[in-house]
Amino acid sequence: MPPPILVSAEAGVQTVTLNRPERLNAFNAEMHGLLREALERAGDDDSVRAVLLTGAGRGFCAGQDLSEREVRGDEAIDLSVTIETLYNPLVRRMRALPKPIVCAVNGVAAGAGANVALACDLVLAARSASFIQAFARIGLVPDTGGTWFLPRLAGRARALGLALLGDRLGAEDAERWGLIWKAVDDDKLMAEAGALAHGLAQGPTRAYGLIKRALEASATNTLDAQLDLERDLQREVGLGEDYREGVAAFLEKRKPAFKGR
Ligand code: LHQ
Repeated sequence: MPPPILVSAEAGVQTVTLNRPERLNAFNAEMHGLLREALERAGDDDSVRAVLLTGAGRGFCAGQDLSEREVRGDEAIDLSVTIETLYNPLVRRMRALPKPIVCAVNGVAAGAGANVALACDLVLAARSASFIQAFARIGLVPDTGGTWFLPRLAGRARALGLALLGDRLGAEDAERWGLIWKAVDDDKLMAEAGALAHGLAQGPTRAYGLIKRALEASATNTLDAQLDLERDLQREVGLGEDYREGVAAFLEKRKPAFKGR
């Protein structure tokens, strides 16, 4: 069997491909383990300055592999264990990664697969791709951060519509609704997402990490607390090499050569 996650690195971009195309890249435990390792490596390796996440085949990710365990019998299954040990750590790891994650949604993103995409930092989707909060269709509640992401990105009315109805939302509507950054032509998806990731990998990586941290903190901070945080982060990043390089390049009217420090 081919590995359920493919990882490659080039010019500062670590590309991670969900690779169970025959199941629309649905998650099983092995895939979770390898994805965790890939994200840990991306965090630890200074040469990695951006991550590109995508799926192999015609789908992005169909969420939890529903055939991984038998649910037909009488025995009750405690789903919280899977969520606590696999999905929640994944979302936390993605949001805490101090490097940008670009997502190239190449096809359908359903259930936890949709919310893994929404947990990324810049989401591009092929025009033919779609997002489905499939949970209620099988009697579940959105997880993997869905109930947090959806109202913040799209507002309560649209969040409830998506979660209650489980309807398919096309990539162009997802862009219009503010769920994703951009819908792009299918045949241009990987080139555009790759260019975006490679551009970010040439950027001020420390600043990017702190931008992620600041936006994350804004979810619970008051404006007052956020102003204090911005001051502290600006102090930190202003002491770094990239800020000096950025200003020097501006004054010398040239492109900055950021080192990510
Ligand atoms: C699949 C799956 C799949 C297995 C397609 N599993 N095989 C967290 C914690 C614990 C427990 C539960 O859940 C969670 C979080 C979750 O993610 S819950 C939500 C789980 N996901 C879903 O409910 C989505 C299920 N899939 C679908 O509704 C459809 O496959 C979609 C709408 C995504 C795509 O439809 P189609 O384009 O028509 O493709 P298909 O249905 O024909 O799928 C292709 C193959 O992939 C097929 O296998 P087959 O052998 O018949 O070719 C599917 O059985 C398989 N597949 N999703 N999640």
